[in-house]
Amino acid sequence: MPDQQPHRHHPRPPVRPRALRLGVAGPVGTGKSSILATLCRELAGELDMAVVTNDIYTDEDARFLRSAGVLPTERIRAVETGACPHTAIRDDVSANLDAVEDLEEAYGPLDLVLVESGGDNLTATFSPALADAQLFCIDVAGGDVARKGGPGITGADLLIVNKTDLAPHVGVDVDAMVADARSARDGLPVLALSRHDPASIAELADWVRSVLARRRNGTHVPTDPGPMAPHSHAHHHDS
Ligand SMILES: Nc1nc2c(ncn2[C@@H]2O[C@H](COP(=O)(O)OP(=O)(O)OP(=O)(O)O)[C@@H](O)[C@H]2O)c(=O)[nH]1
Ligand SMILES: [Mg+2]
Repeated sequence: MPDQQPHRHHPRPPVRPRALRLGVAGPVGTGKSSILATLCRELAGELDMAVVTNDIYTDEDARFLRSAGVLPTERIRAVETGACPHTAIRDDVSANLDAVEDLEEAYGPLDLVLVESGGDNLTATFSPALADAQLFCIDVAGGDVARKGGPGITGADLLIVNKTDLAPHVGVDVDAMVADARSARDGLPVLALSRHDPASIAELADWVRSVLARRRNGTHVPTDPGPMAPHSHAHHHDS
């Protein structure tokens, strides 16, 4: 007699989930591309990776990363966003999703796709439709931004206070800046980072590994830091 058991008890073959999409956002020049390069250097030996960059008019970030030699060049794609880089990671993410999906199709299955936001003076954050997790990068030279807050600072999965090696030169107390950042984040993690500090780089790599592990065991929930504050600037858009 055929087995009448409901099929729900049949074990499914393991499905490798699509890559973790990790967004890296933050103000211009705070070290986003350098963080991507660092993560590729640290993790490409153990994870299958690819990179998408967003630049306003050029593919400069992609070219920087290709020339850094941290990943095969064809795994680094540039999305040119036009005048409105925050739109491309927040309101209409289709060009970025296309780039991520193209990379997964061409080189997948991948473990990790890093997406760098366009350089923007505004504190843009990634839509959860594009990024499963996001880190927000500020640097010690940028003034009192940790205290001023904004959705990336308060709500990103990880806040990086970057270039701590420069702190003595710009008269900044890193511990105080990290404490300000922590008090704005309701328990979310803050990492003081410098590319000259291997221990901080190891911590960053471990954080990425832990998000990947949580995503694989189903305990990572993508969260939306929220939209950026209403703003106006030289070009028009609807949001
Ligand atoms: N001293 C120091 N400089 C750093 C560090 N990380 C990055 N930089 C420098 O900061 C500058 C900007 O770094 P990028 O990685 O290009 O910054 P970005 O955020 O990608 O810049 P945009 O994409 O133009 O917004 C470069 O001159 C880097 O060499 C760091 O840990 N310490
Ligand atoms: Mg960059």
